[in-house]
Amino acid sequence: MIDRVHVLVQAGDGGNGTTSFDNRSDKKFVPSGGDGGNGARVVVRVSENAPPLEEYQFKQHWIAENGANGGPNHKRGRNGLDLVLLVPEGTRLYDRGRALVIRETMHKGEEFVLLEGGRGGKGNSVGKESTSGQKGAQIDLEISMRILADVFLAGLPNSGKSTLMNRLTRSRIPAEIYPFSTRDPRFGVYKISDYESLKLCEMPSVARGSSEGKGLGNHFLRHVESAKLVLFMLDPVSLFAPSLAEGWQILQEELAAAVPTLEQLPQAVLVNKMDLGEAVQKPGGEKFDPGVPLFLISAQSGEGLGALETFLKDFYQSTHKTR
Ligand SMILES: Nc1nc2c(ncn2[C@@H]2O[C@H](COP(=O)(O)OP(=O)(O)OP(=O)(O)O)[C@@H](O)[C@H]2O)c(=O)[nH]1
Ligand SMILES: [Mg+2]
Repeated sequence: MIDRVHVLVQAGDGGNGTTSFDNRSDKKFVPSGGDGGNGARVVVRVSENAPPLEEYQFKQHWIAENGANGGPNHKRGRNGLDLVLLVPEGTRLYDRGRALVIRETMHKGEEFVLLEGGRGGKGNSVGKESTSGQKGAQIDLEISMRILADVFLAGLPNSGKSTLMNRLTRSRIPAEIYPFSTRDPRFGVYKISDYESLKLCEMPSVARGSSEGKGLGNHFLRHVESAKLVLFMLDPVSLFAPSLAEGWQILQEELAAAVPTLEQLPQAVLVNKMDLGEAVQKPGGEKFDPGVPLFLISAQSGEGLGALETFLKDFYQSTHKTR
């Protein structure tokens, strides 16, 4: 999944004004050059039909139509047709040349003119020569996408996130015996009723050093910022942390490095693989108390999922109060 692309976007050039003369019957030459048409504008529109960002990367130059040149007999050149860039909801636009944020988060139905086209030139007239069309403006644009979800599931590698996603939602994310199998954020919808649901997102695994680019170099982590709830997943047989407490600490540190607002987000901890019968605290370890709601579950056997689901439903109700 690509969540950020760089493209060069250019508005159309204005068409040139034309120089021509009417050769009248009284032998006088009268200027009659037509004006050039305006270059096309570049418009950005949020749409459900927006292509995935990858498509913007295949074609790195997006150039809007030029205005046509003017013709003789005062014929005005045609205007260029707007170039409309369709983007998904949550898109951020950044002007790389000027280091300027153009739009932070675009919302449903939003549309605006990113670049005006070049104005067409003037045809010749009495005492005036024709002029050329203006060049269309150009911008070095970064299009990035915010991943929006209600609940983000972040956890140590191989802790069982995909297995849980598949159980709670109708997704079929490959759950593998090896770690780091989920490389892109994966989505699922947890249905509470016919018209109530939570959008879940599994993040690629987090391990020590993720925020510094190690492992999956998890640049996706910053998206957790849009969460209404963060679920952290650990398991007592992890090869990535010697104890639950340390696993919890790794997750907190790595996520906090990527998400400055983490502390303000509601959180809960899931300790998975309880079917293996391992003690929640490893021999010699202290009792594990993360200080946020804790659920002991088995995504595989279904053990403990009732309490988790009740929690999710209550969470939904508390954040979607009617009236
Ligand atoms: N015993 C047991 N095994 C589990 C449980 N949940 C998941 N597993 C196994 O743990 C392995 C990893 O499961 P995944 O669901 O792929 O874990 P993940 O956290 O998505 O892993 P990555 O995305 O690859 O890092 C698989 O072999 C699962 O079958 C569980 O509750 N109990
Ligand atoms: Mg996974």
